[in-house]
Amino acid sequence: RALETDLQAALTRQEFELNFQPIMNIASGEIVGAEALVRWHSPVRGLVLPQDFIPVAEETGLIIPLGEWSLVKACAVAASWRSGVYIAVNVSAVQMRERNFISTVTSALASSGVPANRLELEITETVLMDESDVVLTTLRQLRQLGIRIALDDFGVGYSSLSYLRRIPVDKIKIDRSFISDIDNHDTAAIVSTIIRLGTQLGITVTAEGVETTGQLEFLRREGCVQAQGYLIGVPSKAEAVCNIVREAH
Ligand code: G
Ligand code: G
Ligand code: MN
Ligand code: NA
Repeated sequence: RALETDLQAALTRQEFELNFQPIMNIASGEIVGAEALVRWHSPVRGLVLPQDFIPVAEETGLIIPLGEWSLVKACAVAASWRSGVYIAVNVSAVQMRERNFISTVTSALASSGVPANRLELEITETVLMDESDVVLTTLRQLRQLGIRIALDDFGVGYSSLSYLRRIPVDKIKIDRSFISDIDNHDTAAIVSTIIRLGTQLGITVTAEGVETTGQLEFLRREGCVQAQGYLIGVPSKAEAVCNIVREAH
């Protein structure tokens, strides 16, 4: 059977689930937010990870209803967290180009009662490869509403620096491939330079894929603002993250 056929049915059968991975402020040790990560529990395929179905969802246009579901669900979950904890949602280029995207986002916020400043949208370079003004205009409007924009997988693309010049972003998330290789002298130099770059531009820097206390200590010394990764917390069900964000005063 084609993945596409199953994917279509999966939406109506509610086979998708959101997991949440906590994000920590390095200086205070406090959990300040969580990233929503979609999972597909297929009765025939078992657990399917985003890398295996998001591309198909993008090609078929299914990413539009799936993305809307993610936004609504993520905001509903965030509404139960203590105020101040934000939710980060990944957004694909296809969604960003869709004409109703802004109203999809504002409806998700309105129906959950979550304020715009508690929502962060993570975009990758593929969103920005679209040279048209549509995406730029959308990004500006989102930011005017108070929603933050994070540049995901920073450093592994083709022109991360050129995008930083053109695109209004609030945050960069250093790709986890840099963090896992931080014992390498050259990689460490690149990471500290990205942190300094973010600081000078007034952009929050988050390190992804933090797995060891050694990596965290390096990032703390270098002044990195946020950390995310298995050391801080694995992606887990909404209830589990709820406990974490409630405990952290
Ligand atoms: O969760 P990992 O668990 O495998 O996620 C891998 C990637 O899948 C993430 O980096 C992210 O870019 C993408 N992803 C996860 N959830 C979503 C989602 O709800 N929407 C989109 N567009 N991408 C997602
Ligand atoms: O948005 P994006 O590409 O960044 O999604 C994060 C992905 O990275 C998810 O697939 C998540 O499961 C994975 N991930 C999160 N923390 C870690 C980590 O510490 N180590 C590794 N190897 N993967 C991680
Ligand atoms: Mn992400
Ligand atoms: Na990433």
